[in-house]
Amino acid sequence: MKKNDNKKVLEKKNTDAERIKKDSNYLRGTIVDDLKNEITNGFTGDNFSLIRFHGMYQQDDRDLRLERHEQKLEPRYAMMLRCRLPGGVIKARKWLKIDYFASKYTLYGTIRLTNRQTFQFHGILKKKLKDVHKMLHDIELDSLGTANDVNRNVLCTSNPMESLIHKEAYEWAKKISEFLLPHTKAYAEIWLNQKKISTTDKEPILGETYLPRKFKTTVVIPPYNDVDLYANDMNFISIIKNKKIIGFNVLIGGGLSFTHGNKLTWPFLAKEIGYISIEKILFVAKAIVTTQRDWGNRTDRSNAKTRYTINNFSLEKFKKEVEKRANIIFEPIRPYHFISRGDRFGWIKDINHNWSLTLFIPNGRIYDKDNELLKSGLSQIAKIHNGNFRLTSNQNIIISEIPEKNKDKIEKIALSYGLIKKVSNLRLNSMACVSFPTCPLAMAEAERVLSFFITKLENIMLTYSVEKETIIFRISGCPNGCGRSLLSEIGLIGKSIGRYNLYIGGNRIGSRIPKIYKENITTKEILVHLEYLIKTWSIQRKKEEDFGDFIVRKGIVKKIVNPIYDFWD
Ligand code: SRM
Ligand code: SF4
Repeated sequence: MKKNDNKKVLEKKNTDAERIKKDSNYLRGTIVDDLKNEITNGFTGDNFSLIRFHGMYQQDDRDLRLERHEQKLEPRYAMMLRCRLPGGVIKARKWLKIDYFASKYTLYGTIRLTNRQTFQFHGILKKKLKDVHKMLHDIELDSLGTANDVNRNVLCTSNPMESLIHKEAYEWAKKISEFLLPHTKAYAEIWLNQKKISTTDKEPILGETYLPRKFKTTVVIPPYNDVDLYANDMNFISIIKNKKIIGFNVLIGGGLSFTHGNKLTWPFLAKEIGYISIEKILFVAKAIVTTQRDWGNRTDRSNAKTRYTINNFSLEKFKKEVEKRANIIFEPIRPYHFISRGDRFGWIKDINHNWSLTLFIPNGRIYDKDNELLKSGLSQIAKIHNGNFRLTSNQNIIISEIPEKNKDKIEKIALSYGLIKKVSNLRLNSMACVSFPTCPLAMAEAERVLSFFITKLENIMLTYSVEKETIIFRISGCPNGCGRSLLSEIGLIGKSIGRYNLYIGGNRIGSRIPKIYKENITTKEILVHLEYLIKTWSIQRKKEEDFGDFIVRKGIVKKIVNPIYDFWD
């Protein structure tokens, strides 16, 4: 594909999203007026987009859309709120307030762990929004900058208490999150009734019109790639010497979304630009973010993420600009390698001889239903636990810093509320995005069909005696790819209700994008194809060969080397 003509890009008109940010007076808009407006449960005009910078999305229940339309009612507007929780760590005691809010004040009564180490409430009515922000503020949390064109929740390899290195990496994740946060006082004024201190805030890093598009950051500790770093804009891989982090390999430009049929959009794996010593991390973070801020495309949102900026200018030019802005020279990349992406379920001892327990939460959805009382179980644990809850990038939860004397007690609660269950490796490593009914962009089901697909695949794997193996299986309800299907061994991406594109051939550590195998097929067809592929793998694979590696070795799909060319071929 030809590189974009940057001059042409500059001559084009900026998108309306840019106008909204510019006119917003540092993200204030007229949100305050909308909060007083009782005629609608929604936000109007620019505020619909501006509330996202404050961590909220306006949604309506898509299961109810038609019915409400027929009854000539307004769609059932309610907000989704995404908390900011760098590295996913929260005191267990604070969890109780979150649990209470979900039960009392949300339409669904659930808490949803996301694959970026935080949680979302779905279904908060406009009139309850100030209450949720007050509750978060009371427990020293906020939702600032968890959505829209800013640096999102910063990820860090899970279970920081396992070693001093984890603790250090987690501290960096927190620092980066604070450092790159919007400075506007709009959040405090609007949601926490804090007095207007000035009318013109300064945004020294993000600028008056913030970033051209969303931006994602990770801090990683090899050999675990549980954060799926290759999907992120800016990544710091810890390099360790004498049990301390001495610096980071820096990788930039990852992202997974594309648009069906638009070959100018493609997923991309973050690329190495060099090694930096530890004290340079914030300078480099600022230089990368401001380069993307100034060079990113503001005339076309589908070409605005860091990977497109890199493609529009070249990786070398981007790197040189970062060196100039940070006043550094990148050193050659230091050796590192990854062995897995999954969470390490069960009990692990930490540096202080306490314990942590990693629990599998199907789809990250915390709720009470029939005999699955995950929400009550977690709140029972939170009542007696003085340590932390740690949310993982695989939508699971770690109960950490459990003293030896409480180990049995916590295990008993976890068992009795269904938080510990015998589950196949396939299920443990599966993932789906939220999709229906709350996601306005969903084209096909994801979260609500994941278990169905897993059960079918478990049976297929049992038939061919590979039931103890795992395959990374993920579903996304549309090509935005939130379920990170484009880093799976088998990935489904929604096309329309009941129909998906089937991608195969990613690898276990998440450094290879899978390739399309069949387009726009039904659930029934997917299962027929997967049965054939799993059977072939079970018979013809080399000893311990992973499914994705087998698919590529056998040439069942072409290996994606450069996704800009190979993804659409
Ligand atoms: Fe996402 C938009 C849910 C991780 C790429 N994502 C959305 C929205 C907010 C829909 C919307 O814009 O109205 C979804 C809300 C659904 C709901 O009802 O909750 C949504 N994304 C999610 C979550 C909750 C999926 C999950 O099941 O865990 C994840 C929240 C993460 C967080 O806590 O911040 C989530 N989204 C991702 C990821 C995976 C990741 O970051 O590791 C991706 C792919 C990586 C990437 O960014 O390329 C992802 N989401 C998108 C995109 C495509 C962005 C792009 O580059 O084009 C959109 C649409 C957009 O931004 O325009 C999107
Ligand atoms: Fe919604 Fe699509 Fe993201 Fe799934 S992948 S949560 S359907 S935007």
